[in-house]
Formats: sequence, structure tokens, C-alpha cells
Amino acid sequence: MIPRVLTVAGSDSGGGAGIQADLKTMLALGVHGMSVITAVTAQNSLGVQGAWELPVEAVRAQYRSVVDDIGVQAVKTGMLASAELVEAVAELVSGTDAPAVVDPVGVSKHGDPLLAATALESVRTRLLPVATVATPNLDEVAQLTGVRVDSEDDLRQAAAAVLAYGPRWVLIKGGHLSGDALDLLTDGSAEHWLRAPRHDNRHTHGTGCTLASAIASGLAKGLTVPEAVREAKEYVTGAIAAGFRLGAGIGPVDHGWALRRPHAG
Ligand code: PXL
Repeated sequence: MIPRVLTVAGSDSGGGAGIQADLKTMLALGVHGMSVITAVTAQNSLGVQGAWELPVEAVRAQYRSVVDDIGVQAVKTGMLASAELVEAVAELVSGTDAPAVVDPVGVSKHGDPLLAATALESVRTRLLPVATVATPNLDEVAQLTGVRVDSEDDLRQAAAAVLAYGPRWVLIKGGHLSGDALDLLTDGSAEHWLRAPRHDNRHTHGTGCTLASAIASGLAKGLTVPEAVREAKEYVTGAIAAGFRLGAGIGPVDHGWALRRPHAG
């Protein structure tokens, strides 16, 4: 049977990030994508114009419907909006026998808040401990741990600070530094440095969601964490290179790029 992957995240009406990015990524990578919607954003290339959370019982019901009948080989979490939703999702994930990729989404590309400040402690103490892989960017590292990364030399310290909350692996995304896009994947003993050239392309909406979903897709196929992260980074780098203009602001990465490769399967 086709590997099944569940995203628990917010909807981006513009189709570049959130649930929409997750499902497109899963299609491109050959897994069956399913969704639990936690919040709905009114959003376009210019930013987030509005956001509405779903009731906790609606999130729980979606999750149970999917997991209890269809089953999942990996779960990805994204925008969770509130402490109440973070705690409910952490509990659901901890009761599911599948690897979990936690993207601790804090703010959108435009700086719009997607997580209440009052939810940070729940992310630290409830959600990170159930993660197989956590994928914070540098802003999220600072928000969650207080560690500020100014150069590649600080990535190790950032990783240690996140690992202290209990995820099995952490992928620190150094893409907001200048120079190459350098990420550090570590479980506290093994260290994998992933470097990709920086593409001169401002149309990068959805990169974080896409990367986390690609990792979950790889894990669902049975790849190890380092293999899944390496393949996911390749996929997102291609998607960034092919990112395109849409609306008047920041356009999305191109989830379909790999489908157009001559050898796409
Ligand atoms: O990339 C973070 C993110 C997650 N979830 C939703 C988003 C965004 C960024 O815009 O809109 C719904």
C-alpha cells in the first residue's frame, strides 16, 4: 500500500505554505497526503490578512478519523496557533505509532504571528518531546531557547539547546544566515551538515512547510532520518530554484518541479 502521511497544520488560502504546501509536496514525492486543519488563514503573496483557529474537538475528530481507519506512516505538524491546540496535538501524536516531524512554526514569511506567545511553553515542554525530528529556523530557535545564531559556528549550540527539550533529532535551518544555505542535523552524537547553494530568488513562500513535509514523506517510505532529511533538502532546494512570481508580493516555491524532471517516477 502507498505510504500515508498526515499533516496537522494551518490552511494558507494562497496555496504556497501550510496544508496546501504539505499536500502538494506529498503528491510530488509519491505518498498519500492527508490533513488535519488546525486553523484557517486568509493569506496571499502580501501577507496574512486574518487567521481563525478551529475548536480542539474539530482537530481531535479529524485526527482520529484519519489515524484510526486509514493509518499513518508519518505525521508532520505545522501551524498550531494556541497552547490548547499545541497540547492536544502533542497528546495525539504521542499516542500514534509513527515518526513525527515537528515544524515549530512561529511567524509567517511576512512576520505575521501564527503561534500565540502563550503557546511557546507548551511547544517546549509538550510538543518537542514527542518529535522524531524538529525543524526550527533561526527565529524559532531564538524564540524557543534564547540562543541567537549569528554565524555557522553557533549552529551547534542552537542544536544542543533544542535537543534539551527532548526531540530525537533536530534540524537547525541556517537558511537565514548569509552565504550558502547550511543546516545542521544532529541527534546529539551524529552530526550531518547539509549545504546547498543560495538561489537568488525572492519567491520562497512555503519553504519550511515543504521541507518538513518532504522529511515526513521520506520517513513514511522507510528512509532513516539522515536519508529523509538529505532527500528533503534536495527537493526543497529544487523547489526554491523554481519558485515563481504570484500576486504582488512573495511567490511560492514550485512543488511540481520534480514532477517535470525527465526521470521523475
Ligand atoms: O511557513 C510557516 C507557515 C505555516 N503555516 C501556515 C502558513 C505559514 C507561512 O506563511 O501560512 C498556514
